This record gives sequence, C-alpha cells and structure tokens, in this order.
Amino acid sequence: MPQARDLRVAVLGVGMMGAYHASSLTTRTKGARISVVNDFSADRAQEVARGIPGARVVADPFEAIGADDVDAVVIATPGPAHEKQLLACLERELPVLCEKPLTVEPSTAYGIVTRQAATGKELIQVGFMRRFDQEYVQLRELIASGGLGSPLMVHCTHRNPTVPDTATTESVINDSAVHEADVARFLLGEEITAVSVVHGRSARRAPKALADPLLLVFETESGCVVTDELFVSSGIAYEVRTEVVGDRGIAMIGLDQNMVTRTQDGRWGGQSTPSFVERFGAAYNVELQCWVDAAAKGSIDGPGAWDGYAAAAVCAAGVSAFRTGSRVEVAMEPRP
Ligand code: ISE
Repeated sequence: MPQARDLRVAVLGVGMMGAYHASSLTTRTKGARISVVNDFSADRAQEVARGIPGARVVADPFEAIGADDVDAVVIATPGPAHEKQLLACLERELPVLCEKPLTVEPSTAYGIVTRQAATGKELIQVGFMRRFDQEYVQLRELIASGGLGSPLMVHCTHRNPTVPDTATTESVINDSAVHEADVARFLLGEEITAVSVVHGRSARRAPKALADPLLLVFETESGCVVTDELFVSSGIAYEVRTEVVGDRGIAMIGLDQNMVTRTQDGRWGGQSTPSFVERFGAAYNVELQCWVDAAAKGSIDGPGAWDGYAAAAVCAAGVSAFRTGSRVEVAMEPRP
C-alpha cells in the first residue's frame, strides 16, 4: 500500500533489470513507490506502468529526472545512456541506483566521480548486487576475520547458458567480468593493478566475435591472483562460483546448495539456476531496500561511484589485454 511519505522514484529503462526493480519497488520494498516510468520504447513503458498504481509514463528521461514528483532515480537504461542521465541527477542532487556499468569508459566514470565529489555527498549507488548476496557477505567476513589466513588466490567461475548473437569479447568483459572486478575488490579490500587474458578455442555455439570461454587473470596490490573463467554460451545453466585460497584455509561459495534436493526416477539432485534473476533475486531485493532506506536520507548504502569507476578501469585494462595479448596495468586516477 503506497504511503504519502514514500520516496517517489523514477525508473529509467524497464527492460529485464529495470522491470525487475520496478516490480520490487512496487511489491517487495518498503518506503518507496514509483511515480514515473521511462523507456526508449513508449509501448514498453506503458505496459510496465499499467501494473504500477499511481505511476505515469514520461517519454524524455531528462524530463523524468527533473519532475517535481521524483525524489530518487533508478537508472537501468543501456550503459551508453548513463553518463548524461547521471550528470542530470547530480545536478538535482538526487540519490540514484545505477545499474552497472556506471558509464562505459573509465574517463567518463571518473568524470562522474569528480562531479559527485563536488556535491560533497554520496548520491550514486552502483548495482553490484553480489555485494548483497549472503554467501558473498559471509565469505568477505571470513576473509576479514583472518579465518582463511592470508588470501593467495581467488578462483571465479561465471557461466551463462546463452548470450545474444551480438555479444563480443569486449562486451562480455564490460558486462560480465565487471562483476568479478567488483567482487575481487569487495572480498579482498584492495585494488586490482594488472590484467591478463588467455583463451583457447571457443565453443561451437559461441557468437563469432566472442572468445568463449575466456580466462582473465587479475593481480592485486598485495600480490593476490584472481582467475575469472567467463563462459557465457555454456548451454548449461547460470553458474557463479567463487573459491578463495588462503594460506590457512580454503572456502567456496555458489554451489547452489540452498535448495531442496530430491531423489526420483533414478536421479538425485537439485535445480540449477537458469539466470541471474533466480540466482541473485534475494540479493537484488536486499540491495534495493538498502538503497531506498539510504536514499530517503539523501545518501547510499552500498558500492558507490568510485567502485563503478574502479571496475570500469579494470575492464578497460581487460579489453586492452585481450586485444594486445599482453599483461596490462590498470590505470587509475587518484580518489578525490
Ligand atoms: C548480465 O548483464 C549481468 O549483469 C549478470 O549478472 C551477468 O551474470 C551476465 O553475464 C551479464 O550479461
């Protein structure tokens, strides 16, 4: 039931992720309601707005950001649209939840970091939802408590069953590996300093412009090595695993064990998750509630613009490492 004092949110972009957030804000999250829906497809915006009591469609995203009945903004438009939309939100000092990537290029992401710094506030939260997943939270606490000793290696597996035919190696580094760039920083609490990329032959079903699977290797400030297997046309399931190897212990998450297993018809087992919505649904909900609660106080509660910038810088090094076949150092500007 919407309340008079609810945070009034504009959702920009209601494709798969934006529509999921719109549904969460309407049915699962407390303290917020959607006042404005925007999408580059007017039909799509109408379709989503029809299911949201009190929401209206605004065709121009900048008009939506400037509307009197908007206190905060969820940006789930395609990455290339983010920079201008974020700058407009910063102009109005509106709290934002921005789906990754913060912006496509590290230089424009850094522009957002410095522009936000000029407001003296933390207004932009980036949608790195894995930071709200209970398994990642526990793994981070375990590392921070010293329970594994000193982390030496982190092995990440990131598999999607399918990917659009238009996917390229570059787009998958920016779109998928960006999560491991953030997860490595989140778990280890340090920056990534260099990236290398290795690949062999690709799966037959992989789109032509995509090396799949692909192995990224990140090096961190303290000398930890992070491997990231990306296999986004696996044809199997959505699998995201992370194993941390320390000098006093090893821990692994992402085994899909938090579910019913059954024995029937000569088989034993559980279900694999088909996509990121099923695997990270709970994390998305926690992420959104944390953001709503913080946005109501004019702030954020989660990864910020700096994290979005750092991940973009790692991905840019990854793209360059893939193209050149060399180890590439991550170029990062100073934190303002
Ligand atoms: C997608 O954009 C996501 O963000 C998912 O979390 C990721 O697993 C997938 O590979 C991306 O394409």
